[in-house]
Amino acid sequence: MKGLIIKSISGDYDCYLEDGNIITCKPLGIFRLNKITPKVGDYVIIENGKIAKIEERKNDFERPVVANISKNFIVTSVVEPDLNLNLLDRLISITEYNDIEAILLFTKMDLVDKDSEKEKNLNDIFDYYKKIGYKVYLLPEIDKDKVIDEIKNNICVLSGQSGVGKSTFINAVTGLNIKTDEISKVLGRGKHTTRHTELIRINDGWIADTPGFGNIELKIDEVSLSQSFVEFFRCKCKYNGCLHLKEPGCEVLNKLKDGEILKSRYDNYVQFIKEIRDEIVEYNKKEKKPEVMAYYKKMQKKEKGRHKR
Ligand SMILES: Nc1nc2c(ncn2[C@@H]2O[C@H](COP(=O)(O)OP(=O)(O)O)[C@@H](O)[C@H]2O)c(=O)[nH]1
Ligand SMILES: [Mg+2]
Ligand SMILES: [Zn+2]
Repeated sequence: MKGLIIKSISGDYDCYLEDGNIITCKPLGIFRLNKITPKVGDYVIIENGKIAKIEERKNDFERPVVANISKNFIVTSVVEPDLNLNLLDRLISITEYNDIEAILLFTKMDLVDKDSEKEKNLNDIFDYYKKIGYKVYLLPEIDKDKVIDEIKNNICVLSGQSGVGKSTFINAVTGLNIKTDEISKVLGRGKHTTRHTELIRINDGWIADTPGFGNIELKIDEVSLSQSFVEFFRCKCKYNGCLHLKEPGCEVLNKLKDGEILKSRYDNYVQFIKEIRDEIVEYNKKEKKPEVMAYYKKMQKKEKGRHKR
């Protein structure tokens, strides 16, 4: 029998079967021996009521912990909490790096005055992200149906800061009643109300709400980072492997000067590069835990390989 894991709670997995039924099963003991843990989003083969095989994963996301994601809806509120383009660009990079489609949802548009300066500035930002190739949808109402259409036949996740309206969106679409955060609590102490990850069926597809978070570490090498800024990657700089910092003949810097590249995008990029470099300095001081060191070793190797090409 084939199934899709839609929920996992302390070693029990809810599997959605092809006939639409859901059964709860445990994996065979062999998985634990091989240190393999099934996760939400895994396509599995079930034999005698146990998970016997996990199909190869298309991708393996960390935040949220869901496999085989095809679309990441990155949720950003335009007010309360304030528009956070740094987190947005960070999440876009991580999503691109994992070969997942990033779709941008901007929430709380109902709280922005029509024809205000604020609305105009927001529209300029939306237009920029559209121009570089991202789908931009506005919530709560304007593009709700388009988002629902996007979910069809896909495994999707909602990601973004606490309080931006992820649970609210799912509730509005499903009629479910996932607990939502009161904004005062969110801004105060960062209380998270969505605790486990679960795929919810919408329009013949799947979507996962995720626990909110404040920030997220970029576990990317700098070359991959530069490639994950899609509009920078398309620029024809003088030097191969240009990181768009101070290099002569850098088209990104030229476009920035001409106002063709959004300044916040570029500033966030430079900040991320700095973050990655600081991490590597830490790594070189060998103060990091062994697993972190192994991770950066792998990264550096990968980077060297890229430079050879
Ligand atoms: N006005 C308005 N409020 C919203 C919108 N989306 C969410 N909220 C409110 O923002 C708060 C946080 O929403 P929640 O869904 O818990 O955010 P989450 O942490 O991302 O799941 C709640 O009080 C919601 O009622 C929206 O589009 N417009
Ligand atoms: Mg929530
Ligand atoms: Zn460049």
